[in-house]
Amino acid sequence: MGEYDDVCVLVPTLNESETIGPVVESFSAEGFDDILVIDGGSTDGTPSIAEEKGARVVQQRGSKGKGQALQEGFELTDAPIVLMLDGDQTYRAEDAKAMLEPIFDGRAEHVIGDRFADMESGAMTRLNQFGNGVINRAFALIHGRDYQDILSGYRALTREAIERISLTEDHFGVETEMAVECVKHNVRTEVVPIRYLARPDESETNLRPFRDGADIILTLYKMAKTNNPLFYFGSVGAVSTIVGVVLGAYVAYEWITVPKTSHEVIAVLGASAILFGVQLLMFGVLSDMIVTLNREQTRQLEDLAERLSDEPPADGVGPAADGPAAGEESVGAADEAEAEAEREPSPTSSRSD
Ligand SMILES: Nc1nc2c(ncn2[C@@H]2O[C@H](COP(=O)(O)OP(=O)(O)O)[C@@H](O)[C@H]2O)c(=O)[nH]1
Ligand SMILES: [Mg+2]
Repeated sequence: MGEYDDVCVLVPTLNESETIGPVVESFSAEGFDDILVIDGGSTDGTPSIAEEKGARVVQQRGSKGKGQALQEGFELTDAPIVLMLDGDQTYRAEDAKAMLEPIFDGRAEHVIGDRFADMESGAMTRLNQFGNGVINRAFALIHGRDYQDILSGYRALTREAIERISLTEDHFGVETEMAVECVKHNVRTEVVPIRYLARPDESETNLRPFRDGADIILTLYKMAKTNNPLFYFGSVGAVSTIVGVVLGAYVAYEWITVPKTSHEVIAVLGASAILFGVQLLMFGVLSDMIVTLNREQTRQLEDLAERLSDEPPADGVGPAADGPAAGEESVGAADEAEAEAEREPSPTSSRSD
C-alpha cells in the first residue's frame, strides 16, 4: 500500500509533447500510480508519449478548453483525492507531498499551490504577473478571501469538495470558478508555497493573455452575482450615480455661471442616471441581505447534517420501533414505584415527619 493510493494525478494537455513525458515520469517516481491525462486533441503525439510512460490517457469529448478537460477528468476518476496540474513541466512532483499534506491532515479539502512564493525568473511574463496581481486583488475584494494565487494550476481537492462545487467554465476561467465556488460552499481551502518553473524553451503556452484575461475577469464579476450581489449591482449602481452627479453638477454650474443656459437633455440624463444608480444600489443591499440570510441557513443545515452523520447509527429499525414500547414500560415501572411509595412512606419521609 503506497502513501498515494488514494490520489489521482489529473493532467489536462494540449500539444505538450516536449514536456508530458518528464511530467508523468516524475510523478510516477514520486510514488503516484494513478495518473490520468485528458488530452484536448493534441496533434504532436502527446497522448502516445503519456501512455508510454504509464499514464491513463483519455481523449477529451468536447474539443474545447482546459476547464472542460478538468470537468471530464473529475467525472472519470473516483479517487478520494485529485491532484491536478499542467502538463508543461512548470510544477514539480517534489511539491506534491506539501500539496497533499493539508488534506491528509484533515485541515483542508482544497489546496492551492502558490506560484508567487518561489517563481523561477522568466516563468511568467510581466504582463501575466500584473494580470494575476489585479485578479487576485479583485478576488480578495469581491469574494472576501485572500488565496494569493487563485489562477494556479497546481491544486489538490477531495472528492467531497469536487462534489460540492459546480464547474461550468470551459476555458481558463475554471480556476477562478473553483476559487469562488469554494468560498461559496465553505470548502476549507489552504494555500501552500510551491516552486513555479519556466516552460522549457521548446514548449508554448496555450494562454492568450488579453482574451483569456478578459474571460477570467468576466468570470470573477459574473460569479459575484450570487456570492457578493452588493458588489455585482452596487458597482454598476455606483458608476451610474457618479456619472449622474457629474452631469448634474455640470448643469448646475452652467445654470449659475452662464445665464439662460439650462441643458435640459443633460439634466434629464443626469437625473435618470442618479435614479437608476440609486435603485441598483438599493437592490444590491437587498440581495446582499438575502444572500447573507441564505448563507446563514445553509451553514445551520450543514451543521445539522454533520451532527446527524456524527451520531452513532440507530441499532436498527427493530429496536427503534420497540423504543416507545420500552419507554412506556419504564414509565409504567416508574408509575408503579411512585404508587408504591405513596402506599408505603419511606423511612426518610417518616423521619422528617
Ligand atoms: N485537454 C486540454 N488541455 C488544455 C487545453 N488548453 C490548455 N490545456 C492544458 O492545460 C494546461 C494549462 O495550459 P497552459 O498553456 O500551461 O496555460 P498557462 O499555464 O496559463 O500558461 C496545460 O497542460 C495545457 O496543455 C484544452 O483545450 N484541452
Ligand atoms: Mg501552464
